Amino acid sequence: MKTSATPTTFPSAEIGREMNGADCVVECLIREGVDVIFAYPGGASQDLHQALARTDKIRTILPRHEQGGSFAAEGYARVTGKVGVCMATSGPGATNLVSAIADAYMDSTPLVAITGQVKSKFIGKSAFQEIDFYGMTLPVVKHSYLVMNAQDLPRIFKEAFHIARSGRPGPVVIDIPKDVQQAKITPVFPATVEFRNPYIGAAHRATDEQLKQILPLIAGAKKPVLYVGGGIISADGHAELKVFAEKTNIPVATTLMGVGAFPEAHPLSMQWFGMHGAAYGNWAVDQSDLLFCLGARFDDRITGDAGKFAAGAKIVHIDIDASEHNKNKHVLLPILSDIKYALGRLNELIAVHKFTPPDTSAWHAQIAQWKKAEPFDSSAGFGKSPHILPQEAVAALYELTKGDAIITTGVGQHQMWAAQFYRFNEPRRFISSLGLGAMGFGYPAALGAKVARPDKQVIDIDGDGSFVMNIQELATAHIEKIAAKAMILNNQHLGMVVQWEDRFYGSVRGNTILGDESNVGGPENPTALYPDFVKIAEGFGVKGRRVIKKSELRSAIQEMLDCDGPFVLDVIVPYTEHVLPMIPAGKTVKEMILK
Ligand SMILES: Cc1ncc(C[n+]2csc(CCOP(=O)(O)OP(=O)(O)O)c2C)c(N)n1
Ligand SMILES: [Mg+2]
Repeated sequence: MKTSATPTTFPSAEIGREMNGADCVVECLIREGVDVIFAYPGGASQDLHQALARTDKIRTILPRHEQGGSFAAEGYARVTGKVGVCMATSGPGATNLVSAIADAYMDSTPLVAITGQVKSKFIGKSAFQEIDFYGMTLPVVKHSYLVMNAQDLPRIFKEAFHIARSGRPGPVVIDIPKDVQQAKITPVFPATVEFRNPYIGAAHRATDEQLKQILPLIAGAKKPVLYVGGGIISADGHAELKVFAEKTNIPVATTLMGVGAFPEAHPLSMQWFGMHGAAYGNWAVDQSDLLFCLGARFDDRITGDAGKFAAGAKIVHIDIDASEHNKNKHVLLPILSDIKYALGRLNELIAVHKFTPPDTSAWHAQIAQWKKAEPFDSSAGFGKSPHILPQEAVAALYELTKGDAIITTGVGQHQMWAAQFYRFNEPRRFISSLGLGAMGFGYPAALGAKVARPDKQVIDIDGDGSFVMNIQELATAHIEKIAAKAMILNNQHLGMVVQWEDRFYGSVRGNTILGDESNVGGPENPTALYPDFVKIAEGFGVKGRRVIKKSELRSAIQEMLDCDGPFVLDVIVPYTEHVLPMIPAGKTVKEMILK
């Protein structure tokens, strides 16, 4: 397609040389600081790959499945805070991106997903590999574009990256027909973006009037709690949070998205709360008289029965997304603000007004007593089992890595144990699919994380069910030399579903056994273990080891850590363990199962 449109004029812009649309896309990516893209080619995105082949400024990583590539882009984004970029061809390539786009939407991850589209003259004609990807992804994107004029590419890419990373981050889809990629243009690169909708570009900041209402609330509270979500991490507000918590002497409970936003080793930390979170965190939130919800969204896995959640508390909710205010829970004081700014300004107001927190020693004593009575990660039971317990494997990994690894996970029991038994003192260290809960996230996310942080140990603590869902990414790890490790807590079952079967469905197994149902493998029946993950890894050229004996657990983990390439450690554990504590879905803290 030859575009006749004259270049758009911008207040401050740079006119490029003549190039085709695909080269223009690559130029836009370079200008946005993109250094890696996870991209799988096809007819409708081939020109884009040809353009990528013409640059040495961007590393193009070929995943073995578009879902793997897009989860990897998310892993990269979650670890760096930068926008992750993935790309796929039209039709089946694009549909394979949907899970990651939905995941990025649910977990507020900055992601730009580029898709090739059939030639524009075929759009709407049910052409080969034509899918209305713009329409299909509408409910799970922050924004999306179908580019019909190559001249629009620079503006669209500038906007897309801005939207993906600003405010509450999220996914943006850019669908580019093949003829737009091939069109010859003289691009005009805008230096900045302007949105006709002022809300999009606005930097929301709490006013002093709003913030000044907070200090008297703290002064009057006897049982205050900070409920901290992933918004603190997105906003890079963890340093301000620490100062605020210490200056006000308020205990902190995070969500799973917020893990690492506040150091878990800090005396004020109550780790994370919710369905499988610390009992004391749940009790404290339940009993609180003042609850600060910071960058979180009253998810049902946090609240249980929202009507009875923190029923006696005055609630302050600071969030960058106005649509979260009063959505799941009515609050006393909703404040629309960048959370880093709000906390920083609150800290200044505290200093200016020489604010001293009230005496809440009775509350702190109560929490200390709860912590003693019901420790979160009690290791007391490990010795009792002749077999390696899954919790024990995570605790050993924590010890042997000195708490310094980046951990990704699949979805299931292992995910909860990873969060319970590994301690996180820094943000962007616990990377997991939380809102969507997408099995198969762990290993590709670890690849993306390791590409971003080659200096760190990156370990996917995975389930045997979840790992299989993107097992083909072992090939990507081997070929691209990405030393991401997987430690599989192999219980031969879809353990989390089994747990619900045991608790709520009379232990009837409804397709939750992953091997031969008549000969179930496990530590007591090792010959029936299925599949053989070590052999599969070897087939992909990746080292692996299976460990069954408790006495060999630590040396096996050490071997994995010492390996300078990718590694699969298959840890055989019994399937009989349950993740506790547990607040059954839709119930309250009073119904929490502890034993
Ligand atoms: C893509 C996808 N399909 C189904 C589920 C439902 N689901 C949640 S946890 C789980 C079991 C996961 O098994 P595994 O990965 O072995 O972990 P485990 O619970 O055994 O540790 C299932 C099937 C899901 N979360 N994601
Ligand atoms: Mg399992």
